[in-house]
Amino acid sequence: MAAFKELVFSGVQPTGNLHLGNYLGAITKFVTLQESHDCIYCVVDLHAITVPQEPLTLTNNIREVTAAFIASGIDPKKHIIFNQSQVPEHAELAWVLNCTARLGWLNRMTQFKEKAGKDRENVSVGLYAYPTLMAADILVYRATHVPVGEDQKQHLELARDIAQKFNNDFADSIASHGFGEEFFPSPEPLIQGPATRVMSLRDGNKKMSKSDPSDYSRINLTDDADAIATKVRKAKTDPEPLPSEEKGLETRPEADNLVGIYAALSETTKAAVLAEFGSAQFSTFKSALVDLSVAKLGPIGGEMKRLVADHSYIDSVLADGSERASVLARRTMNSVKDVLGFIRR
Ligand code: AQP
Repeated sequence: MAAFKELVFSGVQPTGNLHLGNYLGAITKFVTLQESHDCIYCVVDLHAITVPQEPLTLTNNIREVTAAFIASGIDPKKHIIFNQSQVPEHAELAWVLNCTARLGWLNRMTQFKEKAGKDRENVSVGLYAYPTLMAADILVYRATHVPVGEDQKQHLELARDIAQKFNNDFADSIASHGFGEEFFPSPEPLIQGPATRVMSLRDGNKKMSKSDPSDYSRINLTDDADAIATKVRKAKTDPEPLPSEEKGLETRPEADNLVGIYAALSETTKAAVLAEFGSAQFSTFKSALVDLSVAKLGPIGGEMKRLVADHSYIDSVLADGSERASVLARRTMNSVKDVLGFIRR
């Protein structure tokens, strides 16, 4: 494989109710990776409109995700934070990749099947084409590493297939333009740790999700200490005390989920949590989880609220990030046009 400079890219949709799953599955990884890599973090507003959005709410949600990135510790000066719609090359490359991806590949995407449900004929074409836009988001920067939650694994695999097919389809043109053997890297998913799929607090078999109608199913990043405490105390559990070994969690999805959340928040493993809380009752464990969650999330939620109110600061971060992202994206898009045989200015 050709050598590509390591670069991290990931995105979060501004669809409201940013939750603990988004935080543990994605945003905490973003924060860690900025110590070792150049990183580009995107508020993917073009993805958000694949389902209906109210314009004023969307604007607020774009600011809220941006605030969450900064409040969690991402440095917008050292790295790039921006919103997708300010860099038109995402949509431009997505069209090219729509012509590379095969219908059969997209037909296999489980997220589309889940989100479209029985009303398939009535969902937007954008919802169906979502994964090719996601591939474009990553490949327009030729990013090599993508931290995401477990639910995005299939889309990442598709992005790799699209990159490889583009490299194969245009191999001769890629070589003749001096780009070597591979134009796009095969982006690697980074899905690690004890909370890659945080589950609903009401149902251990369902993903914690922004769109769940029950607010008790998730901990929102902007929840205050009382709300966090109430939600954790009400979280569904079973009557048994906690096991001492991870194997004992296998048939207990709710217990597994809470232990995973505790492990991720305290930056340890499920085994270590069980070594401490094995044979404890849930009442004891939940009290500790409330304290830990409030200590970790309280300051982030407070800072998010402060930042969100400062529109001019947030908008200036996005403008600055978009300018820097545009330079990189334009470079790739110009090369793509050369490879395809388009005439450009
Ligand atoms: N429950 C989760 N556990 C771990 N990671 C998660 N992510 C989402 N939910 C969980 C990860 O968060 C990042 C941003 O997700 P997104 O906002 O782009 O899209 P999403 O996966 O559609 O978010 P939701 O909350 O699940 O929204 P709805 O309700 O619309 O389906 C991604 O890296 C994702 O993996």
